[in-house]
Amino acid sequence: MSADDQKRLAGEAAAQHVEAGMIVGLGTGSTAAWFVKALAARNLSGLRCVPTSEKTADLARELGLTLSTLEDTPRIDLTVDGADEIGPGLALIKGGGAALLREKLVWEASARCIVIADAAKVVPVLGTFPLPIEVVAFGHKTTGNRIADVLADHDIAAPARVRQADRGLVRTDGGNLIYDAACKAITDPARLADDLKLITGVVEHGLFLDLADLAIIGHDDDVETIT
Ligand code: ABF
Repeated sequence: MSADDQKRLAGEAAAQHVEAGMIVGLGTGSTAAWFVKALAARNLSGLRCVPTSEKTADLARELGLTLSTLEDTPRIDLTVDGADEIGPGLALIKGGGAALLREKLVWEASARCIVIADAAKVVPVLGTFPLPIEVVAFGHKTTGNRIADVLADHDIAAPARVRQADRGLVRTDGGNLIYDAACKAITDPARLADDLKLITGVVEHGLFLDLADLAIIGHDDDVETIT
């Protein structure tokens, strides 16, 4: 079974947690896309969905789901979203899809959050996946240097590199930039999270701590639930 098959199993299992009439946060990425497709197929009445990216909004609209916004529905019943890494205590690294700010805002507005992933996303220590950090464009190189200083204080000799695409710098839906820090291992995620947020110019980071209530992991023959 491929990783994509595992993502599909996890997304379909998560869709069973949604009830008619719910306000649902829709995550971003290929795993979350499987959830959105499975949710639309359930054809539940009265759903209102808050997307975490324009890409997810387009998919949900195309599938006929009713969209809402955080402004119109500031309290969400359930959010389902993917992740780049799932560590001990359901500590997550997210943001590979450059949607981490809207994702975290939607997660923090949710009564319950379920993270869905293929089996390879579960790791013993966070950090193999480069940590995405969202920064404002103005003075971003200075901010990038200050991020590197904070990482060094955490004994992380990681370069923090601004994310590029073919057309130049990657911009988030909010117009900000993403720096990726190849941390290798993050031994104290909570302290690093706090220190990163103190840097002027850092908008948010991809450490999602104490936010996931449940993880649904796709394996080759079934799904595993981790709480
Ligand atoms: C999104 O899910 C991002 O934060 C994260 O990078 C991505 C995982 O992507 P995929 O599901 O495609 O592996 O929430």
